[in-house]
Amino acid sequence: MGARLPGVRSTDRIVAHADMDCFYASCERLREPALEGEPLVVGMGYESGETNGAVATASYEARAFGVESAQAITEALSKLPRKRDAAIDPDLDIEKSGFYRPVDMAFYESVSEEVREILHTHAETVREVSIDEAYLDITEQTTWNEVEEFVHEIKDRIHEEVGVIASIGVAPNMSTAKIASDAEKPDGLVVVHPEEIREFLAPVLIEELHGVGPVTARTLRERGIETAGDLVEADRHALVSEFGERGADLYDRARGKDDRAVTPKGVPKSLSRESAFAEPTTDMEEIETRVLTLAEAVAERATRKDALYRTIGIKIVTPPFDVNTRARSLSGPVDDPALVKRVVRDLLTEFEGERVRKVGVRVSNLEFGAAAQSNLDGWAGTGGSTSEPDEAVEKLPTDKPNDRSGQISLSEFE
Ligand code: TTP
Repeated sequence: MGARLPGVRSTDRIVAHADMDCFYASCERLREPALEGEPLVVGMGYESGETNGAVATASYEARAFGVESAQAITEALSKLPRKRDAAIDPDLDIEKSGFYRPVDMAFYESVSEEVREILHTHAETVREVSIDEAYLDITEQTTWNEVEEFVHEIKDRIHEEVGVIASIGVAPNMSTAKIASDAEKPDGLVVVHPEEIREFLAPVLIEELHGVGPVTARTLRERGIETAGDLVEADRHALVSEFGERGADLYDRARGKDDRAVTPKGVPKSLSRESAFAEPTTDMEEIETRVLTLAEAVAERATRKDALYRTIGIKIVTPPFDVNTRARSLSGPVDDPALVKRVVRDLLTEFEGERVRKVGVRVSNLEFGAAAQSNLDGWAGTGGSTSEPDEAVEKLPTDKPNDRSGQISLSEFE
């Protein structure tokens, strides 16, 4: 997307903020569908004999028992005992117990990458801020009249193709879009039109505002300021003398003023496309046709993005949720749609006779050509570890990388 013309008002921007719901827990449910609808805690330190550790995330069912992120795991276990303990301990109520799973960053990163790819196909300007959060500038892709439908499609694709749920907020700027994505979690979609921004922000508690931590919140409360609406009424000079520049920012953000442009960060590491069959099929002709269509779409996207690829792969999902991936690496990077088709057709032969639920095609090991490079200024690569200071979420140490990566684990309660 080209640079915005000088003098164009920031309210002309359409910014979306996407934030996955209980992300690590949703990832665990992907490979263990039996956990769907169950209270589920992802964290460290709950195995017997361990006492140290904390909750990384809790499913909404587990939150209903009072379990929350960053809580000591011992506290979580006292609120929501482990199902396997409840099954053998007559003092515990099995109905009031839940499932616990360890953190597996490698797996969550792979799911995150699939989500990012979808985001990158819908918006030219994507700013990845963490493993499960990104801003999109969609000004050029849609209009205020159509934005709800536009964002619905992104949500649906993430749900259907990846299997996790994103809450998305849309507003004329980043700070309001972030609040909007949180406003109706889980599975939220909130659009704040430019003329509604003040009304939307008025009841928002100060803690929800960009850059307000517990200390600032306490100070503001002492001054009788509880909501963004109160901040709008506050004296700007007083805020600046108390909090410096941040006070000025607060004053602006509370009235929906935030001129920051969504500067891109994060290049896709791969480009892929997936498609599920209405019913699982063994019809090889049908499967091949679908795979070749996807191959064409992916190769076309790579060409459009001026990307060269060295690895071509397929993904075959057989019921209920067995994910098989096969890939072939080439000796050098190419942009060759015919080759993509030849390779995927060849990789597919191994699955002759299998019942297939879903297929996918992926090109990876990407290199961006000169034309693409010139548009990638500031794309510092992915990884999600360089959040802006004011957006940094204190993540818990994730301990050692989990060695159960990729393994399909059975439910603990058997
Ligand atoms: P968040 O986006 O803060 O929240 P969430 O995914 O738990 O759930 P929701 O947005 O629906 O309320 O965090 C993103 C991921 O970061 C989360 O899935 C786990 C990880 N995380 C930690 O490891 N430790 C923490 O203290 C927090 C807050 C998050």
